[in-house]
Amino acid sequence: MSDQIVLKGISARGHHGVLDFEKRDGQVFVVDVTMDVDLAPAGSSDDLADTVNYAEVAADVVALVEGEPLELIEALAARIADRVLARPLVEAVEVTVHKPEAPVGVPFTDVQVVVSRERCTPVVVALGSNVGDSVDTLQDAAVALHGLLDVTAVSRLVETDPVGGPEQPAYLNAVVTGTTHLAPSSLLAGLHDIEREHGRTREVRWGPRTLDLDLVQYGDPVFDTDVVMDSATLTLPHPRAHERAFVLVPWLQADPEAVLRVDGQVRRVGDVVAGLDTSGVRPGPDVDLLEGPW
Ligand code: PH2
Ligand code: MG
Ligand code: MG
Repeated sequence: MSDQIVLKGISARGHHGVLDFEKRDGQVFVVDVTMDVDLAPAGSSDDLADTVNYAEVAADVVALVEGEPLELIEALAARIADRVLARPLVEAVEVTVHKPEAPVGVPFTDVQVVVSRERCTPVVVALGSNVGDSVDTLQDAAVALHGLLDVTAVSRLVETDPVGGPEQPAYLNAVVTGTTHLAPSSLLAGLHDIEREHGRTREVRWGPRTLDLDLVQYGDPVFDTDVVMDSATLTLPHPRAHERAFVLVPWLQADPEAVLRVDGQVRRVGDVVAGLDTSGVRPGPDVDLLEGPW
């Protein structure tokens, strides 16, 4: 993905600097922001909601330039980068802060600092399969997930009674946790690609499938950085994860400290599992989905 939104030459007065007169009198700062954003959704929908509103970004930049005085333009650039990355669709950002009136002591035209930051968001992916050689498929899928995530933990396999849908064979389920630099929509697109590579078709809702990869959680509810959204293509956190033992049991096994947002409240996955009927979840085949360490 190489789509970008580039915003150049945002200019505002601020009071950043090491010297007293800089703090007192202020001066002009000029900021350039380059954001990596998947523009395909907005390119086809023509809807502002599917992209990053550069006017909002510009307003954030001005607020930070005009806000709390800092000693260093490095610190200003880093704060701007963090603020821009807080927008869920931004995958990476480069921020340049220019200080053309800096007290340099010799004639000069401009001084700049450039910082680059990449998103690094914890995510939880649930895997399921009940058609074909499910062990093989889930092992392949776990390997393919390395293209989308830095994998932190992989659960054991569980064999689970099907929940919902038509009569169908038992599933093998597992959960992979990790961190990603991808925005939610890009990660979802990557998960769908892996599903397709394994012959997944979407016919019957909750029907049998060669491979199902569900994005359960994006971000960290403990720090209130988890994305909560309900669009036509993606609902976060996964709307049914909290009632599905076939997701929560392997998730807890992969991450005993896991937490999940349920109806707005942050709950320990262990506590949620304790309130569920887990009789349909059994240990699955004793294979490692992935040999660690990663
Ligand atoms: N997935 C479904 C519907 N029902 N049941 C089990 N046991 N495991 C699944 O992964 C599963 C299901 C829809 O994604
Ligand atoms: Mg599913
Ligand atoms: Mg799915």
